[in-house]
Amino acid sequence: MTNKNLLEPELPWIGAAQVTRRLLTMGLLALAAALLISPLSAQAAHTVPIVTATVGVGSVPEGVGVNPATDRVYVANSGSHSVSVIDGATNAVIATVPVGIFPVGVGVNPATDRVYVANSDGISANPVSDSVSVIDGATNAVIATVLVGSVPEGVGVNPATDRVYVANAGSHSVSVIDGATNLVTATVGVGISPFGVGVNPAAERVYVANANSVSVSVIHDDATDPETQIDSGPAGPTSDATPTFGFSSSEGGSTFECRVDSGSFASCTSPKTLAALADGAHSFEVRATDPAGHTDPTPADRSFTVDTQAPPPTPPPPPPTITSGTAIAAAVARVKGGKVLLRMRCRGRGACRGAARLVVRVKAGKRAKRLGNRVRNLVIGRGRFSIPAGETKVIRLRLTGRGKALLRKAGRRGLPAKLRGSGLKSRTVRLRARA
Ligand SMILES: [Ca+2]
Ligand SMILES: [Ca+2]
Repeated sequence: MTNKNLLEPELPWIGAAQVTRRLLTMGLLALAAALLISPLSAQAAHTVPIVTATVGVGSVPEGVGVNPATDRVYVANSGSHSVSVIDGATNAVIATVPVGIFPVGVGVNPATDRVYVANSDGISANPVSDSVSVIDGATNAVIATVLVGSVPEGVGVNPATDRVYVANAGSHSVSVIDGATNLVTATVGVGISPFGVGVNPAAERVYVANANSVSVSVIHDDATDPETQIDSGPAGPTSDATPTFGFSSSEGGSTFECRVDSGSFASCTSPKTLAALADGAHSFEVRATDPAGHTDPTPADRSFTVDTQAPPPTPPPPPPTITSGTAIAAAVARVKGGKVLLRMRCRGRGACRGAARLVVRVKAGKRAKRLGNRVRNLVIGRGRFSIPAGETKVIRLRLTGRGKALLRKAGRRGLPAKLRGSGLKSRTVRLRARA
């Protein structure tokens, strides 16, 4: 019952029902334990690092560098003034590269497969003392020896910028080596007796531990150009002869230079309002310079056209669309009680409204004849109409006295008259009186 006491030492349960509950609880606890312990025990196997091999190298090995890209390991043997190259896959030493005196720090650039070994001698008069041996990882040969400060110890590499940082413990400085040329491009003073070097490639920052000044020096080694961006201002046509542009840089603390129409770049700040410009096409360019002095080689630019002339008057609103139809009359109309009953159909997109008149051509009287008019148009009836769209309606036109007389004369044949007017289609209509 030791287990029970361990699990539930303080539960004062008694009775059969409670024993059943207790057994059930224990079962659940066991299940939970099985679920919990199995992954934990599996994890536990990985949380304990194990030495899987011990590889013999040179005398007094101190610094270690790894190239993950090639799975090679570089060990600086300060006592035997060499670097042991280990194949990470087999743990076999595949090469021993002689370097300078007392090599300690090792830095690797996986991007270029170069290994940098700081030879910390500081005592001997050997020409390769106080230097960095550059090993080509492909051939395991020292391809360059770069003289640095006194007693170089730690080495850091920024693969992104191909720069190498060497802490010179004896001269309290950091030597910056350009990986492309193997030349020292800068020497930065730091604290007393710098040893360890750490690099943040993306931030272009280098951290140097100063052994005897209880501090870390943070170096910002800016190797990249800023990128300039125009954030506001006109593009295309503008009526503003003094436009204002807002702009920014990808790097904080940048300064700016602006120019207009391919003139000279001059210092400016955002927002920049331009001096009055003539009407026409113009350009605005701006370039940023970061705190390290790098100027954006590709200035940001905007093209725009100034037009200060009064804008054209806004066009009047279009007149409301009148949708009206056209009335079409039947060919025969009935005459009754001095009126013409004319059946008309309205076609089109709107109602048909207008005035109609009936016209006949008659021979002119004697007086008109003298003037040369042999015939003339005589209006014999007229009236107005209004027909809803798409409908047919009988329209009454009032006949004139002359019209009635002509109809009587025409008799059963009926009188042909021309229907004319507004809102209707002209046509000939035969007017017939009821028999
Ligand atoms: Ca920069
Ligand atoms: Ca740019």
